Amino acid sequence: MDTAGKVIKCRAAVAWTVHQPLIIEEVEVQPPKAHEVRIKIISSGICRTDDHALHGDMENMNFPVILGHEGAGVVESVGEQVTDLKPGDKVIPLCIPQCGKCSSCLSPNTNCCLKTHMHEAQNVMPDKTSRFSCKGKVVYHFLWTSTFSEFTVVPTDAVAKIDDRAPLDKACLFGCGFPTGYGAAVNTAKVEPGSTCAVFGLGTIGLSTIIGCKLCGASRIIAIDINRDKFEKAKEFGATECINPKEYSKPIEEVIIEMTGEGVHYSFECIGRTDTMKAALECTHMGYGTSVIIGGAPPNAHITFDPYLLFTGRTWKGSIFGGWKSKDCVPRLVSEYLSNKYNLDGLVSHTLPLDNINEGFRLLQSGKSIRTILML
Ligand code: PAD
Ligand code: ZN
Ligand code: ZN
Repeated sequence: MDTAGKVIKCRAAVAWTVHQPLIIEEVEVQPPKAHEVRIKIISSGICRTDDHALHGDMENMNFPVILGHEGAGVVESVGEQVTDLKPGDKVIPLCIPQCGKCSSCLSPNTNCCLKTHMHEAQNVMPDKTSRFSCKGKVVYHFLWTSTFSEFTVVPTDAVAKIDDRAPLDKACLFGCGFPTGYGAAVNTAKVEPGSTCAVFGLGTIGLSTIIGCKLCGASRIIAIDINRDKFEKAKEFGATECINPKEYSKPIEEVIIEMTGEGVHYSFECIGRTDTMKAALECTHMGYGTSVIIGGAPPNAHITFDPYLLFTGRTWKGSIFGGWKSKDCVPRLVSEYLSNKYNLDGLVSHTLPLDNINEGFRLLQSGKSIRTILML
């Protein structure tokens, strides 16, 4: 059946309003316009960022919306002037685009393209209209990806073509979770062999950060979480010690400084809380420690801290999508995965059909899952 150029009716999880469970609806998906492609989504992970968005903890949100930003699929059709993608290509939609033209894309020092949602809202396509509708109402896009739909439309600046051999049931991990944590260690912190690391928060992001620290040759990787159930996985991926802040009477940064003598070389905040961001900075070595913020803080959150923490030589950085220039680097990461550089099986704790998406969100909220992958 040739669907190119036609409106497709398919199933999608629609978030009609904030805080409410998602509803599986039949939606209409318009054909892609110029510089856009329509993708048949095969799998999509549920990331904490989707949960933040559902609960209004994200800037630039419009409802109703189709969430989801960690997907993998196949190009169904392409709009005019699309030259680098064709129907049948295996692809990953990119929640951080790479337009290749803006000042960030032209700089070797950042991957934060000026077309990302922090700079310009991505609730609609670049022509300011939506490709989704349901029951006569406009439904908005999310991060230009909207992967909780059997079909989605994405601007080509936000699509990476991956190896034909990639397994599409797992490749969705390359849309957010794995590159984000792994790149924070490899690109942003540039962890050195023999160094000590502290990783705060052991979800997909924290575990992927541990994978990066280990591959860089860190000698000690201290994993921190208030949920003990996360420790076994953290050790499997390379944590050398696991600690629970609830089991100590003193602040966790003091515990880490005592464990290491002078603090760690590198720390990573993979939770999204300002108190743990501060603790992560404070537990690093006063002269050469580097702390990386990966967790997304709530909108309008602020931190106060003693400027002497930086005065003595510490570095405080942030990392979005692991510092990877997305369109260029995601295909490379997938190829490395296919050559067995990383084993990511442990990141996937549950696989569910799209119909059970609300159960997937509940598993995340209750701390019982790492990644739940939805099969569409
Ligand atoms: P997750 O919820 O699966 O993992 C967070 C972990 O932190 C859980 O294991 C919690 O038990 C643990 N935790 C919660 N509170 C505390 C605390 N006070 N002290 C210690 N541990 C605690 O989330 P995730 O791994 O999917 O995402 C983590 C963060 O990263 C989240 O804020 C998300 O929005 C952000 C993110 N950032 C980017 C980026 O590009 N920078 C990309 C994707 C996700
Ligand atoms: Zn994410
Ligand atoms: Zn750009």
